[in-house]
Amino acid sequence: MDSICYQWERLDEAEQLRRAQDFLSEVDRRRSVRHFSDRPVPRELVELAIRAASTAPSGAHRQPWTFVAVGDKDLQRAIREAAEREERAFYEEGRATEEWLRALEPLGTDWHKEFLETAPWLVVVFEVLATQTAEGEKLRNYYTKESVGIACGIFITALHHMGLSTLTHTPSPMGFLRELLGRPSNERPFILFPVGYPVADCRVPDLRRKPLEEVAVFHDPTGPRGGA
Ligand code: IYR
Repeated sequence: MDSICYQWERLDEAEQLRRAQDFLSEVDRRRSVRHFSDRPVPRELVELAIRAASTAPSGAHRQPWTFVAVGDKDLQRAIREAAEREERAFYEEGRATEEWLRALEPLGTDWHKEFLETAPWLVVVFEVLATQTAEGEKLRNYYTKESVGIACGIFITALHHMGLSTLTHTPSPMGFLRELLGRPSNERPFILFPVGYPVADCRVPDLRRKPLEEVAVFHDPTGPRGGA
């Protein structure tokens, strides 16, 4: 492959710090939303969020993801019905362990997934396990979960940046999404994202983010607790 000179942006340290702090405060305001209004979202915004997500690094640059955006109400209803069947089995028919249900209790989730119909868009991200070349050859992809996970992270950050809300919804099992959306057998549903605006007076759980000390360890004499 040919190479090109990387035009990275040179910033002075004060500007780096300012941007780092601004970015942190922006992403720290993001919350998962479970109650969506039906206010429409232009397709162009969804396209831009997908293009941003699709800049993610990926194993062997195979870009092993397909984003399926659904704004069709009949299809949304079908997805809701199928998801709620799985979720009812999870919450009420013994599929989830008692321990798992206890872990979810503070979030107040249950099998009702009204947002699947009210949100103006559902974006279902598929992990592409193998790619078919133009010549019909099958190439396996690498680190697909890592790659698609990173793409999903950029996707939710892009949505938040443009003033939209989402939720990482993972009905389990998700096989029904492949059938309803007509995806091939080399693709596996990964995460379903309702995309839109929160309802007026939307409430979210009063959760706390772990402080830096609980999520990071520095082996660095100049680090935050350097020399201590
Ligand atoms: N898929 C279920 C259960 C669920 C699981 C986890 I882990 C969560 O953080 C939240 C929900 C649901 O979507 O309700």
